[in-house]
Amino acid sequence: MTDAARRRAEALREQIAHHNHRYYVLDDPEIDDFAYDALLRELQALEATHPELLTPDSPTQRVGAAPLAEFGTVRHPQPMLSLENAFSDEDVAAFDRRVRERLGTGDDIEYVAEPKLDGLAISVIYRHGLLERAATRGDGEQGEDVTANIRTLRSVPLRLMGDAPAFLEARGEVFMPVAGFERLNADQVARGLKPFVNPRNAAAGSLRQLDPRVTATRPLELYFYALGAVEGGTVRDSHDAALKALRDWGLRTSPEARRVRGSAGCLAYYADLQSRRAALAYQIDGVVYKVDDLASQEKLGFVSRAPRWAIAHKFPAEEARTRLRSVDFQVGRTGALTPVARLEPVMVGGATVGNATLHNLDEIARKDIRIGDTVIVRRAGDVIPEVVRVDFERRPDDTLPIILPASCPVCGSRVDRVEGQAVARCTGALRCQAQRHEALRHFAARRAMDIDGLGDAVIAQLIERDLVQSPADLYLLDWEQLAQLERLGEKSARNLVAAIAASRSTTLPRFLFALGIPDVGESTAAALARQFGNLDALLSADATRLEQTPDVGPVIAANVAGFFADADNLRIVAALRARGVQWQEGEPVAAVALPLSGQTWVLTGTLPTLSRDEAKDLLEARGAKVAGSVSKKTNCVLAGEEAGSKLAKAIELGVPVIDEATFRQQLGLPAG
Ligand code: D41
Repeated sequence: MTDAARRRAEALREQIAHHNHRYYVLDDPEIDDFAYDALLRELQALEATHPELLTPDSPTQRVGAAPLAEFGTVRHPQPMLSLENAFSDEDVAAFDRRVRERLGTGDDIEYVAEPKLDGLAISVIYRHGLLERAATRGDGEQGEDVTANIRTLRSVPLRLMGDAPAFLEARGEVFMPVAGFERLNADQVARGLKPFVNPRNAAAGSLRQLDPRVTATRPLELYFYALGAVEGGTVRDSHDAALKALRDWGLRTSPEARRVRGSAGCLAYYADLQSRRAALAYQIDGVVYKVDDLASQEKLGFVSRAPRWAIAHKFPAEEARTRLRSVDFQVGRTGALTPVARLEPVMVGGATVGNATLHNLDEIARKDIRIGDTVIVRRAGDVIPEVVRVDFERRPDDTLPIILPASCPVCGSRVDRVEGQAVARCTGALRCQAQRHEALRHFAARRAMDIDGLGDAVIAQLIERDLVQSPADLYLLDWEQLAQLERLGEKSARNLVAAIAASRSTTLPRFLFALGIPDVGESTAAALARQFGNLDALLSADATRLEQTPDVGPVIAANVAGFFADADNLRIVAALRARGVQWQEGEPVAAVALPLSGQTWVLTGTLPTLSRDEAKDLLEARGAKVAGSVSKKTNCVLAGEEAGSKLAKAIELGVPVIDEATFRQQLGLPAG
């Protein structure tokens, strides 16, 4: 009996894999959905009664894995390269010329051209024909392990066909076709969730689900476009042959990939695809050209992580003409007021656009934009659409100026615009609900305090009910309070409290980033944490000390100093610590990181080009102290015209004296 069952299960698995391939890879099904489901159900029933028959590559096991707590990080067997961009025919001609020069040939080069899918690059590893691991591109060296999610894509075989190599790494792009994207968004809206901005974001969000059951419901697709590391198989001699090999193993490649000749062939392909762009089932943002011959690819090699043998030829941004109905000002995390154009809805590059950014007041003035104007809006890739210019020939007589409100449209606080700056800011800080919302969202973000479950809907209600005045108040919430919120059951409320509690143990860089100090991103937060080692050292640092941090200039230094000089901010920081937020404190980096640290310098006289303050800043940024008088302890005197008693004293004491030219040389600055 078990023998018969085993044979039947094997036969079913083979049939299902075959029909999957016909349907998802070849797009040419032999049986209807009903017959396919019958096969799948029969196999499920067999495996249920004979669990010993279950295999990891069984088509019933696509959604096998339990939800993850977080994605693991994995290193790619070979770095995943990035692509250089071309924006014009000339760029493509120049690329082709460089290729021919490096290969030392005047002949036309054979290229493979294919659409550049607007999705996410992925690496999938098959060992002995079985899907072993899938990872996002990440930084090219390391990505996130998304195996459980990739397994849910029906177009990705769990077992390869034919004579697959012992080890195969295939690279491709995961994307969401437009129709699936629209269905998903309709569903999101129906469930009271935020729709995705575009198919690319929807694909990224779907792939980054910790629960593969969610990913399984998302219409994701994958086209493979290259081989990565391969062991134990025949070597292919062209990209075209590699694509064919991928297809022979049952992996889907773009049906649009073609061999073309020379830059003329590339441009003809580009024009053809551009004309068919809107009719494609998925979004593309250009065309990729790759030198077909693999020996030539090897000869060409790569520069700084991008191959010399491939280039992405981007489609131009798409533009449309429409009328500017009105302008609203949106308040961001740091209070910045961003003018948003409310437009008569118009189709731009396959999407309806009703809102576009006007950037800031200077841009509005520069472009002379008025309400009632006919404007040109541009949409490029997945960036927010923008108003690029006014069609002045169509300017009516009754346009109105765009005026910065004197008070914040959200909280009514005074709006400040610093002289000479483009940005106007609401002065309400966290009293402003818009700023508070954005501050909380930023605080909870994955790369900040990483509070899972604190989404926009919850934040909005916490603010509306005045349960949270600042991020520190999150740590006072209990689950009963949260369970009162709409659409938050007891279970989610308990989970959220647990997530907030778990965020208490963090790191200093994350904490600093989470505070949302203007212009302090992740890397600056990390640099500050390294430089000062602990929070108290940072809190007591003035702008000059802050500027000694690598990559911290006067603007950021002033922002940080200003942030920690504010009594409200200090109260919040104190409350966060009092409520249990903690991290490992360390020692500041060794002072040797600064070439002049520990030295005392004296300035005297008038320098030819540097002002006294500039020279002082340069010295202090390198760790030197600048003193007012010369002593035995002075390391060096920087002297200019009309230097008086300080110069005399230095000579008397034998302290080195240098002029500006030498100073510039020593510091590696350009000559004045
Ligand atoms: O469709 C794409 N987005 C695409 C991306 C493609 N068709 N081909 C690609 N080829 C490469 C090389 C030449 C490096 C193998 C790529 C990418 N790379 C790529 N995607 C993201 C970063 C690089």
